[in-house]
Amino acid sequence: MSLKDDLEKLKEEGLKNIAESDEPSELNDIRVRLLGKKSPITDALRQMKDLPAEERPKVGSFANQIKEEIANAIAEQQAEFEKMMIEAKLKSETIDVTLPSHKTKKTGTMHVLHQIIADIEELFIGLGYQVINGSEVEEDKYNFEKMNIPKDHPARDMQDTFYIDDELLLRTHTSPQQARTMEEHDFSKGPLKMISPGKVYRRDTDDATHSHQFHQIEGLVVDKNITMSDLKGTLEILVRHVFGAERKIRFRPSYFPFTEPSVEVDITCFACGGTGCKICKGTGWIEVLGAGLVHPNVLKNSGVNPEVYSGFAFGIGPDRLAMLKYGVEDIRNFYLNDVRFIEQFKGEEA
Ligand code: FA5
Repeated sequence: MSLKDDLEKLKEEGLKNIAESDEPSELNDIRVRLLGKKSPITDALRQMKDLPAEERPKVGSFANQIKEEIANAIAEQQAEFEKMMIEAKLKSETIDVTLPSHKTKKTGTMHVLHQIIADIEELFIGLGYQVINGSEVEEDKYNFEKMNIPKDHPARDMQDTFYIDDELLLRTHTSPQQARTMEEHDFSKGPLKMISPGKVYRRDTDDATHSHQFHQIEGLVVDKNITMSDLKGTLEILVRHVFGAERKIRFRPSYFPFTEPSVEVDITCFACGGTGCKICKGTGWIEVLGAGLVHPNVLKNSGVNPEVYSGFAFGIGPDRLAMLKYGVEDIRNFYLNDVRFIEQFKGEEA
């Protein structure tokens, strides 16, 4: 075999070894073996001196060409290894931004009472009502007098409160918003339809069903020809929304100084469906709110002519609604801020 054939064979074997190498260290060994000082190519070049003079340049350039081809193949393979390494690294360090995060902090939830209030607000907004927030510090005039409860009226005993001075107090109900919104409303532009949720206060002794601080949602509609059937239809929608479509309601005569006639509204018990159980104390009915037609004196006190206009009003206690709906046995649980209690209502938001 000639030197040229030897070199050709070396090249073929070398290129095959390079292509088959699995890792950079193996490739480096091949490089040293094929291109280093003791490589067969270097050896072959040394043997050139024994060739005839005219052969030498040809074989020399052929040997250099082979050296170059092998060096290029090594460089390409080296680049391939580097590319593979970068790809593997990127793959192992990939961050999937769509994965849920590790929860390090506890997230809060809307308080169950505010969930109930928000739900009722949404219902009434859908029925075309405005939502009006009143002030918890109220004037005696609005809390009592304009509500047809003059000073020294016995009905004041039912709603004793915390006084700031003789004329300023913490409101005992959301009803003062009736007078305030009637005074503001421009009846030439249409009927008044509003609900007013908020916190109220009474000098009640705290027990399982009474708190000195609780919530109410006032409802008021004033227009021409408003009757008890408007009130009944509206409350039916409300009760069925909160307690389920199969609930029935009944009106019982009652007394409030600011409505005439006045009613207490009962619903058929959601636990037994009306047959009688522990929750409804065997009656099949549960009391949920007070309501009535706005007393002519209240209309007058707020600058509305009772000869032309009439209205209905209702007052709901969302604390009691929440107790009934979720079987909460003690109203004070709503105000203790015990996270174990509050967390039970997580995810109830609409
Ligand atoms: C009133 O406060 C009337 N203003 C409601 C009203 C408005 C009637 C408009 C007619 C027309 P009453 O005192 O019954 O009524 O209270 C209404 C609701 O508030 C009760 O049904 C009850 O759910 C809730 N409530 C009353 N006192 C407390 C209390 N101490 N703790 C928790 N909830 C209470």
